Amino acid sequence: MKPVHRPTAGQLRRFFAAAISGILAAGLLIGVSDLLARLFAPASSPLIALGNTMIALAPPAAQDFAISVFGSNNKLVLILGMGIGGAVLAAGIGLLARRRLRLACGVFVAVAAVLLATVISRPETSFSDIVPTALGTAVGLAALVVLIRSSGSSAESSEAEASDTAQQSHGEDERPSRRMFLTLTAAGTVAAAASLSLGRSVGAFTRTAGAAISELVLPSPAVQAAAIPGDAVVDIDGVEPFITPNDEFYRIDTALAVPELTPDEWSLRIHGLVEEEVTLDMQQLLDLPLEEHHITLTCVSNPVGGDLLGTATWLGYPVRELLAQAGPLPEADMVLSRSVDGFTASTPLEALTDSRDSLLAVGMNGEPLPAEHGFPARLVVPGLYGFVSATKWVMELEVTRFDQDTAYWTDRGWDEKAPVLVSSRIDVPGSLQEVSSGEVIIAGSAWSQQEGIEKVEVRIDDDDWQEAELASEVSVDTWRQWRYVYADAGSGRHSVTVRATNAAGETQTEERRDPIPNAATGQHRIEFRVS
Ligand SMILES: Nc1nc2c(c(=O)[nH]1)N[C@H]1C(S)=C(S)[C@@H](COP(=O)(O)O)O[C@H]1N2
Ligand SMILES: [Mo]
Repeated sequence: MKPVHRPTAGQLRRFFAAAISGILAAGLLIGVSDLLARLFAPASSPLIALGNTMIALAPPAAQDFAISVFGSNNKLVLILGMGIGGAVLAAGIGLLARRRLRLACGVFVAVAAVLLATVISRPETSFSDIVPTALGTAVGLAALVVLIRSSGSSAESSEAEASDTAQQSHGEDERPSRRMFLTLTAAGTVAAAASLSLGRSVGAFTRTAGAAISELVLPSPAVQAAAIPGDAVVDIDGVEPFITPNDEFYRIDTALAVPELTPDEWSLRIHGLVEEEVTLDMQQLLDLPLEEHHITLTCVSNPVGGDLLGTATWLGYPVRELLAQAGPLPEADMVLSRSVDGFTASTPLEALTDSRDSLLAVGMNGEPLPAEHGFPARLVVPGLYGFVSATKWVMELEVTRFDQDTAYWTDRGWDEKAPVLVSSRIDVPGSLQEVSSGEVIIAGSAWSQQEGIEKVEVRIDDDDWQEAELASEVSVDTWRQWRYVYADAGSGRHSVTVRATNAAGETQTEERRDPIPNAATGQHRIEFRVS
């Protein structure tokens, strides 16, 4: 048998002290630079820049997975992953520092340099945004040296300790340095944690966009949307409200931190294959005759039965009018819209010039756009999925051609043109819900923006399809609620399946398909129990 070398308590202690030193140094780097960034320029936070860069570089499959599995929470997973990865790397640097302090400092600075590079490579930052990370790096580096020295785990002190051990005076000599290390560790932990959490709350106070949102006064619409009529809702508990409240509206984007854009900083530039370039600032936009329209927005990643869609009353100016001012050239067939954070969407030119209500929106349900939904301006295009049309924080419309330019998601394997497919969902009863026998109410919504819903059918178990009652249609661009009364539901387990048919006569297929490249297909089916 091989002899087992158990590490001594001292070795273990030095090992952990070194790893902790590395993690603390990194924590201080991140904490201090994040705090400074939030005070001066949120986008310059290395944490946010790195997260955004990782999102941009992530393999498309990982991104698709995160969106389909975690929906609007997909970024939490990334943050956890970054935290764990960062801690492991930092612990490694700490361990290296025990033996080779200088080399470890070099690696620390190299990692910080990568962070700096990601900060300045972001489209929303400029060169001066390196300051917070540079200062944070200085603090972290100093902490690394001080902690390693005081932990008695650097090469010099280990040698000293080795000779001490020989003289049996080990314990006494080491005590002050251990106490010093513990004190420094505690102080460092408090400083790193405090700067990180302070950064968060400072951010909330100094958020320029936050103040700007509450200050922005929307003009009253020149074209007002009619109120949602009572007969457009089935009024059944558990069916999603017709108009989705802003704070419940699904959120999908590639931005780790919401871009902070004030109306003063905002402008829209229309250029490319146009007769005349057009630039518009916020005051000019607000002075135009704005229109209000109810439009259902849907995400291509929405799984069958999923909730990545919502309906809002959008206030904005028709994109068609803006494009008419610029005068697209005959060879143009696409508009590449670009966000302040670099996200792009490619929209067929026709969808922005035909008679549909494509909007450059500034308002959502009577309020300025929430920061997460594109403040101060975004696009909303009825009939197309969000990824090819609904650019938030939009600042540029480049009139171009599909054979010349590509967009963020099309570069990652998704479709170039993605019209919304006819679809429907069961909201009530809930999946596996237990309901009492007799009359069972089944209800939900169906949508086919630009076409409108003509028929919704349900099938109980494997019986024939039955037509559901439709609530009245608000517009072809909104979802339509439906309900079906299952009269004599026998006790036991049942299933119900739904399918919708749009006004063009297209019926939702039962064939199941993944969202990529242009939306999931299949029919929503749930099971429930009658008691
Ligand atoms: N700037 C920017 N705009 C964007 C995106 C994005 O990642 N960045 N995502 C698009 C996608 S995929 C969808 S489905 C809609 C979602 O809009 P919402 O978050 O307001 O619901 O925004 C679109 N606009
Ligand atoms: Mo989406």
